Amino acid sequence: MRINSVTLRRINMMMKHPFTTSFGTMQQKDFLLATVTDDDGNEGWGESVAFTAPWYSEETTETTIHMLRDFLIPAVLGKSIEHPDEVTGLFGHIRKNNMAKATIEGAIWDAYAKHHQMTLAAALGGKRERIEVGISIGIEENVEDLLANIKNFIDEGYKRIKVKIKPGKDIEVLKAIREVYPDVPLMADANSAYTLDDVELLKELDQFNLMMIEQPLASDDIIDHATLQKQIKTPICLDESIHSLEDTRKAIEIGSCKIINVKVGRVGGLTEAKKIHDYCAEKGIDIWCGGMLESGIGRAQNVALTTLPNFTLPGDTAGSSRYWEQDIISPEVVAENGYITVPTDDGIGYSPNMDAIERFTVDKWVFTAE
Ligand code: OSB
Ligand code: MG
Repeated sequence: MRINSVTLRRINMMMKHPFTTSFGTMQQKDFLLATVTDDDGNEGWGESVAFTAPWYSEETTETTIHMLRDFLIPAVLGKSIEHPDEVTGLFGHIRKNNMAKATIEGAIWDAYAKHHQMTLAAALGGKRERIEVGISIGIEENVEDLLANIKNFIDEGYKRIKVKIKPGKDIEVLKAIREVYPDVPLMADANSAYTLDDVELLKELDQFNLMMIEQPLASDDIIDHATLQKQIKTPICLDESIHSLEDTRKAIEIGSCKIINVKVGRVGGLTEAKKIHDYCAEKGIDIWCGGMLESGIGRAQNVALTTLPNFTLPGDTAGSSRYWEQDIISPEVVAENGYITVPTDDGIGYSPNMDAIERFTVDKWVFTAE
């Protein structure tokens, strides 16, 4: 398979509802789509999950444009590969910038699956025909609004509820949820809002029987998380701290977490995500697929990845309608009673909706091999 061209589009989409984490609120998605074409005319699609501002990780929409245009696209253009696992090698001389790398790597995986007339899920080795999904709910001004939100999503059938927490919006909020829903599978995501000074407070969260607490401490830490895990019963799940299989191995070896949130963009692509999956399967560590408020392209990749057997816990991949008035794929991703049916068409299995994509495109670059 030879990479003949890459098209990069900057997309602007308004989310249906604002989403608030411990860092702030966002409602506008400003991101990239990459399209690669191979010598047989197959088209593969990838999405960059970096945000406009570097609050979740150091990457931004602008840094991913720079990395793709100046380093990553030149590294793949005109190259012939047998398998997408080789893309990591082509990027061997480029450090980090995982979200930028995953954009092009994901597009190549899609093209590869189409080239071999198989689904992306099958190309990755996944077997599930449907995947179980949960919902991630942002911080709300008042508990009544949050409870109303939770009720809607439970009524829709989502398999577990994740709420964002931060200092001042934690114990009270979780207590209020547990009063109404004593048994619902519940977890909390702090996006690094605490430090070891908060151990006493974090211990109190044990009473809520949470499935896990996600990334309570610093985004670049694995040491303090190990210290914390020894003092709390609630399993720790790492998100921001995990960028690779190596990070995963180290975090597990020193006991920083019992669960891993796998995000394709954060770990640099589907190949690395699959390696983390395989390692955790061997070690008996539960994993689930995280989300970055993706459009349909990134969402479709998450669906495909989640078909691997060790995605033992419901992920954050909700249906398109949770985020968008109109998504950019056809059909949209639909979650029904907490399940998404894995599409059976080749590649990501959903077609890019070109009308919608053109409408949301604010910038576009085309790169062609000689
Ligand atoms: O920490 O998992 C996170 C959204 C944006 C950035 C980080 C996170 C999230 C979510 C929502 O929790 C996941 C989703 O619904 O896509
Ligand atoms: Mg998280």
